[in-house]
Amino acid sequence: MDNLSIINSFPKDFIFGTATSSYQIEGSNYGNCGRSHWDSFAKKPNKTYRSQDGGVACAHYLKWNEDLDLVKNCGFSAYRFSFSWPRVLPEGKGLINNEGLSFYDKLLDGMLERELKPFGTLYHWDLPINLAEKGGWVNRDTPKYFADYTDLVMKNFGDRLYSIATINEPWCASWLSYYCGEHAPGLKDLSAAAKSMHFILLAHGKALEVIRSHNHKNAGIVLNKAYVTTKDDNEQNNIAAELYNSIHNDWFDSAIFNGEYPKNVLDLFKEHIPENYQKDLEAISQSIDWIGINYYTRAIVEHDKKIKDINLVLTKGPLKKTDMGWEIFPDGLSKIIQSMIKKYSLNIPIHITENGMANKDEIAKETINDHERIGFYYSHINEVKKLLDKKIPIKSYFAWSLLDNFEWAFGYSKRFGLVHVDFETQIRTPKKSWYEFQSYLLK
Ligand code: IFM
Repeated sequence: MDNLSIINSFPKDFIFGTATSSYQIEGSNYGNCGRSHWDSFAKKPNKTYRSQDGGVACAHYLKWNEDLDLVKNCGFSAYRFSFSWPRVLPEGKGLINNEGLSFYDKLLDGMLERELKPFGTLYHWDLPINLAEKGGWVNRDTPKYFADYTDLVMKNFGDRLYSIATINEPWCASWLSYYCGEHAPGLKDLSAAAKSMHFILLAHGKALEVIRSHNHKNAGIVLNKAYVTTKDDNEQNNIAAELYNSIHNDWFDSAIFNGEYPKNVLDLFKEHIPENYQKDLEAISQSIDWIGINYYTRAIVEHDKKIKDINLVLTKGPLKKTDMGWEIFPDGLSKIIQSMIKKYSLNIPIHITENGMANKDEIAKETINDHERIGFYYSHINEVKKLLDKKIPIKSYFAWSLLDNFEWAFGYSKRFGLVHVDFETQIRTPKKSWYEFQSYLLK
């Protein structure tokens, strides 16, 4: 059936939405926004594609009205977006940028006027530069400042948010950024990685306390999941895959749901883990109202003793790939959710907060026929349907992304949008995938 008619077999109260994030679309040059570590990272040589940054991005700061119309007119009932910490607190703490507050004020009212449920996220990676210069997520003070920022957001916007997520993809904000060096701040340092893996979770815990003090009852965290497999049944490959799975998945799940860290990762981190980390696990494992899952692909792991500290690498699989080089493996979505439920006896609502693909889209006669993307969405939404049929409490599905946008280290070279953006003119052109969603969501 490779079309999206499957949407019509979903329960009436199931939420279909689309997602974006602040740094990827807003344009950090507008509205007296403070600098984040992504602005400075992009300025260093060879960190992002052609040294591109999010200074202008999709100019969403100026075009938010048009963009909300694109969400609404496609038939979605929810919009997932993130607040930019430096936009409201340019120095990370203290001085408030009222222009930033008024931007989110208008954006939220715009969502509510259009009857779009606002799914807010507090942190989608734009760490204020001031705090980054003091160590960022390696500094125990950063979670405290994050709690103060959370308080500001909740005070001003909490009552308009349908749901609030603390951190988007803590694995990316810590391991990928402090160990792999692929994201800001670009470190390749096991000790920094160990600290950031803990402090990003502590920030989640501290923010939750603040959210509860504002009486908000729909709070969660968004985790990016990889379905981890081993290259073959070789014993060393199995051990490597186990370690990779613990770093990518269990570190976060186990801290949040069980209040403990996996032993194999603690062994790897040894003395690098922050002092008294055990005490923080109580805040980290407070109950949440829902869990968000971002899913894109699987990870195939192989032992490799040449790789420092972890002795493993990811290998290329045989399946068809997206423009990111990521294998298309819809089965993985069901597998990871079912395995989380089993391992952690989960019984809270699940939101699929991101899923989508980068594609080499081409405009021909003013239309963009991204049939590959339609196939991708179909195959993953089909997995969600199978899970619902098994009575797994999935409440929503968000397509990543509304717009082509700043894809971090890949700059503007990768297109994930349902809507094409011409980055010279800022003209938006809905792709065939947008029309495909529309034809079933507006039925
Ligand atoms: O663009 C990113 C997003 O910021 C976080 N999740 C994965 C997406 C695609 O790489």
